[in-house]
Amino acid sequence: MAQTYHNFVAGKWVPARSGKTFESINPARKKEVLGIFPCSEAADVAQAVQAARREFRRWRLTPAPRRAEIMFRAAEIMVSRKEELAQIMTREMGKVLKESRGDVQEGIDMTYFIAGEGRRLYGETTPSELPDKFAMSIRVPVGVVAAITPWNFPLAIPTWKIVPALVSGNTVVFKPAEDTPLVATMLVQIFEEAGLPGGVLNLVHGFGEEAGAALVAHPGVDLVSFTGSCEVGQQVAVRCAQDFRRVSLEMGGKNAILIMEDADLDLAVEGAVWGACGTTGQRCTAASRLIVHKQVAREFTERFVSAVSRLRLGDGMKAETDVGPVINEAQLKRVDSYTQIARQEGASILCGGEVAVEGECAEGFFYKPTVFAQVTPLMRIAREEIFGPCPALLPVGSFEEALEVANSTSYGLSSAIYTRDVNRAFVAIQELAAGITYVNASTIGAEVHLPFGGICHTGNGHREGGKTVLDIFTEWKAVYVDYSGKLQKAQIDR
Ligand code: UN1
Repeated sequence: MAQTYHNFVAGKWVPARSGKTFESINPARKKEVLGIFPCSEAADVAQAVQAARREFRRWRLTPAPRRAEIMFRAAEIMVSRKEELAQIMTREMGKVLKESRGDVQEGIDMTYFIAGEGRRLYGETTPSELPDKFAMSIRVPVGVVAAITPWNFPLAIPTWKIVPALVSGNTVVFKPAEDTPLVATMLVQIFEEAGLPGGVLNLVHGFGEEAGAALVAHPGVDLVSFTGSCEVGQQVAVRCAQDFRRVSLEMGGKNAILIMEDADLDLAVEGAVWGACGTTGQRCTAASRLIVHKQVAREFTERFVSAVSRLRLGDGMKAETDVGPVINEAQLKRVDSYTQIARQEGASILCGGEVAVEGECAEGFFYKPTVFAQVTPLMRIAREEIFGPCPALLPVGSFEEALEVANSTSYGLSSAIYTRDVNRAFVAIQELAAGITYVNASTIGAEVHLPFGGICHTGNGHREGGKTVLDIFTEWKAVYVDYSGKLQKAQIDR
């Protein structure tokens, strides 16, 4: 019998009021239940928000270096539990163990990096235009933050939000994806063990339609930080706009790699396979479009398809597995539906294109890595995010056309170019409409100390990661101290 887990509200582990629960299952072995979790509703959410509100007063007055010390301790605990966290992660969401270790490492890196901000959180001082007057800007916390996170990076992405929110002096209600509640629980346990006071970080499990919607609508929440689909992101933005609450959104991608005729093809093939099929294509940074110059299209396609066909599908816990399952049955159907769409649109399918049912694959949600060819920019498979291991190959006749095709979707997260021409590389950096551009590297693998996010339908102008993340979780306050002892009028006294 699987263990039962609870919400974490005001420093106590509690079940949902309704007593309703849901299971977290292993997508590679659907019979394996990892745990039973509370199915929270509005009343549970309200309690968590209340706890966070109450604690905000005290937490925001705790010196930032002290807040950050707790984060450093949490990072240390993550280091000591890295392997355990990674194994649970692979069992809970399917990606191969090496990648789960990377996810945990990204969480550790982010936690250390942002903990360092506890002794910075720099503002600015600047001269006043008036004599005997001091001017500066300081960061202040926003208040109660709702952190709503996806299942594909179940440890890293929560740290992107929770750690900067807390170091900046906010309190948090965390609603993790319903597919990865166990990793989320372990993360919250780590913060508890690190000494975070009760109520500063609250955890509410459940589904988006109930727990998520109630959290976004709660007037006690000052800021919603959301990573997930465009459809839900839009609902979150509209809801927050109704009462002018802050919202930071990180949504989809349809990321392109440009493979030019002068590219190192060995490197490009390797990068394309990793970008398209790593994490089973379930990264918002995944390379889902390969825009290839016609001069090398045949050779690239042959080598790419041969490499993709050799990928071993299976349980991510096994050392020999290259590609794990997709997250759940709904996603398996969705990925498969795009193969049907590709057929209807007249694309050709060079490998894969079906649910894998051979051997152990029958026990989980496995889709064969699929390559769509003869894809044109207007096809749905070239525009819509699939979130599966199914890249589309788009042939182009020139570098200029490659840029145009790359920029022709509504998203703008990551992008990449393989070329040996330094001038082209810089033109690509200048012209690719995306928040991230890689040169001679794939679209995935962003590092925590650089800004992460995108333009157009990918986000709403914020950047997680880097020091830019602080602009999400703090308000700027301008401060003037007039020590002249008289009334001085800006713009008028001169
Ligand atoms: C995501 O898929 O939402 O850049 C995040 C990368 C990872 C993060 C991906 N560091 O691929």
